[in-house]
Amino acid sequence: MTDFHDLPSADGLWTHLRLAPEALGAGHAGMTDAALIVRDGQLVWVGARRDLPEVASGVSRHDGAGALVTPGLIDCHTHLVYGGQRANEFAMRLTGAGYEEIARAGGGIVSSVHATRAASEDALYALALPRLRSLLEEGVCAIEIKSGYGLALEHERKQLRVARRLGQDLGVTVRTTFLGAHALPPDYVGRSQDYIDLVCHEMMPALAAEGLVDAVDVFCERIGFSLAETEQVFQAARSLGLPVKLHAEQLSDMGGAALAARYGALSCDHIEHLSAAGIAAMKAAGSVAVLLPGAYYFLRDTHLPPIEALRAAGVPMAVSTDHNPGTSPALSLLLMLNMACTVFRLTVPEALAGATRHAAQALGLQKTHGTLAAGQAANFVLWPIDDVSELAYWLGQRPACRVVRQGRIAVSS
Ligand code: DI6
Ligand code: FE
Repeated sequence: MTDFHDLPSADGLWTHLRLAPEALGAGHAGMTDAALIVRDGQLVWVGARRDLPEVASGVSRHDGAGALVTPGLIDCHTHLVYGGQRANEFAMRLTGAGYEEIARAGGGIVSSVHATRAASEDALYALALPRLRSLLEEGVCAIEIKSGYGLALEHERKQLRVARRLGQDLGVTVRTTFLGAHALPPDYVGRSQDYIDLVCHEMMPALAAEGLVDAVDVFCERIGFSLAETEQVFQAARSLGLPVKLHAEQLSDMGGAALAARYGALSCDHIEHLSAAGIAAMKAAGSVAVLLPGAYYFLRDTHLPPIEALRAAGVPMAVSTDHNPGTSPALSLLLMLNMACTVFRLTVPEALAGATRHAAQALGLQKTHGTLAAGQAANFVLWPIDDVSELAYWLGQRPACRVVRQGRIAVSS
C-alpha cells in the first residue's frame, strides 16, 4: 500500500469544475465553470473561473475535466471498530425474533462485546481497515468512530486507539466518541449504577486524559440506559469539557433528545420516535438530527422519523451509515443517501448536505470540513457525472471518482 504521505499533492489550481448544489453553503444552487485553489492542504480560493485571481505561473495545474465537485463526504455516526459479526441474529430476526428480545437473551451488543474483548488491538485494526477503505473509496474524508464494544477500560481504550491509528495511517479525519454507556456489560448485570459510576469516574477521565475522546455518547433506550443514567454521563462529560451526542428515541420516546439538548448536544441520532417537544429543544440548542436509514431498513422498522416536522422547524439533518455489526452493517454512505431519499423522503440536495455540511456540524467540524470555501481543509470529490442525483441513484455500485483528501490525491477510480 502506498503510504498516505507519498500520494501526489493536490496543491495548485483546479479548473473545469462544476460545483454541486449545497457545496458553497446552505441553499446554494451550484455553479458551472468553477475553479479552486489548494495551498498547503487547504482551500484558499473557490469560485467562478471568471473571477479567478491571478495565479503565479509556477503553480501546478489540475484539469477537473468538467466533473461535478462536492465537499468530501463525512460519515458522522459509526461503530467501525469491533470483533466478529452478527449474521446469525439477522437470520433469527427473519424468522420472527425481535432486536430487543435477542438483546435481552444475551445476544445483541453484548455478543459483539465478547468478540471485541477477545481481539487484540492489531486484530481489530486489521478488521476495521477494509471497512474504512470502502468508505474512503467513495469519497469519505472524515468519519466518526465510537467505542462501546469493549465496556471495560482496557477494551474501550483498544477500540479508540485503533480509531486514532486508522486516521493517522490513512490520512482521514477521525473523530472519536466514547460510548462506554452502550450496554450493561455481562459482569455488571443487576448493578447498573456501579457501571455508570465506572464509566463516569474511571473510564471517561482516563481515556480523555490519553487524548482518545473527542465526544461522549450514550445509548439511551429501554435496552440501554435510562434518562437519569444518561444525565450522569453527560454531567461527567461536561466536567471534562467534552461535547455530547445521543442515541435517542430509536425504539421508543424516552425524552432523550430534550435532555441532550439541555447539555448542548452536537447531535441526536436515530430519533424515529422523536416528539414535537424534542424537535423544539433540538432547534433551540442547535443540535443536528442524524438520520440513520441503514438501521431503519435493516431492523425493518416502520416508524419513520418526523422528517417533515424537522424540516419545518429548520433542524439541520445529517445522514450517516451507523455502521455496526448488529443493526447496520452498511459500508456505503452513498447507499445511505439513496435510502434517505427513498425511505425518508429527503431531497437529493438535503441528503448531500446531510453527508457533508450537516455531518460536519454533528461532529463540531464545520469550520474546517463540509463545504467548499477558503479556509476549509482540502477535502473534495470530483465525480464525472451529469447530475447530482446520480450520487443517490445507484444501488450496489459506486460511481467512479477522484478524491482529494487532506490535500492529497487519494483516490482515482
Ligand atoms: N446504534 C447502536 O449503538 C445500537 N443501534 C444502533 O443503531 C446497537 C448496535 C448493535 O446492535 O451492536
Ligand atoms: Fe449507532
